[in-house]
Amino acid sequence: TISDLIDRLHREAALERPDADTPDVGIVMGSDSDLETMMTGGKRRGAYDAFVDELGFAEQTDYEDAPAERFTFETYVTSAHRTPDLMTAYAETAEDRGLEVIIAGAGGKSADLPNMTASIAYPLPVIGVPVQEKSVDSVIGMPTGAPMVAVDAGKSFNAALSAAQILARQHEPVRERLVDYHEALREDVGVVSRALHD
Ligand code: RP5
Repeated sequence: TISDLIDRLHREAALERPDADTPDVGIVMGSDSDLETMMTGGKRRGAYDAFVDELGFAEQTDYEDAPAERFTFETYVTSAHRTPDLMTAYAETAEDRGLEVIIAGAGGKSADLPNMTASIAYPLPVIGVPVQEKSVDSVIGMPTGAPMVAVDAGKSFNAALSAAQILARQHEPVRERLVDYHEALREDVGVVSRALHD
């Protein structure tokens, strides 16, 4: 139940765990209908593809059982409107649970989850993803003094890269993977460009 999940988050926040064993990035979204955009991104590729395929992160599904890979993300559905208590518990325990950055996605015209998560999790950085085009204004519309960074509609792939950029300030291996990814991207552009001129 939702109450069990909330209790679990608070229990995990109270545990003393080495940084290497806790998830580094939390991905939250307002509905399971956001899952595809947030994780595999439909045509474009999503946060899951960026983390797993490009940056060598693993998904951590059990807080107390860290995968072999050092850098991990976890995924939760925490609706601002249907489960505001779970959204609040997730955001207020995030720092104590060892997260370094949150990616938050929501759709619809009142896409409040990223904004509310950013306000409650402050000063932890939150990257907002408008799941649909019509959610862009809602997600980027934060009042002065309540910051949140955001990517364009549906660009959860970029949100993952931005989250990794934040981690890279403290974790050299993540920095190196980002540099390698960018180099590969340059090569791809070069291949396409050469093909056009051959
Ligand atoms: C938002 O409303 C969710 O983030 C989702 O994108 C949208 C519609 O949700 P469902 O009705 O498909 O669950 O809060």
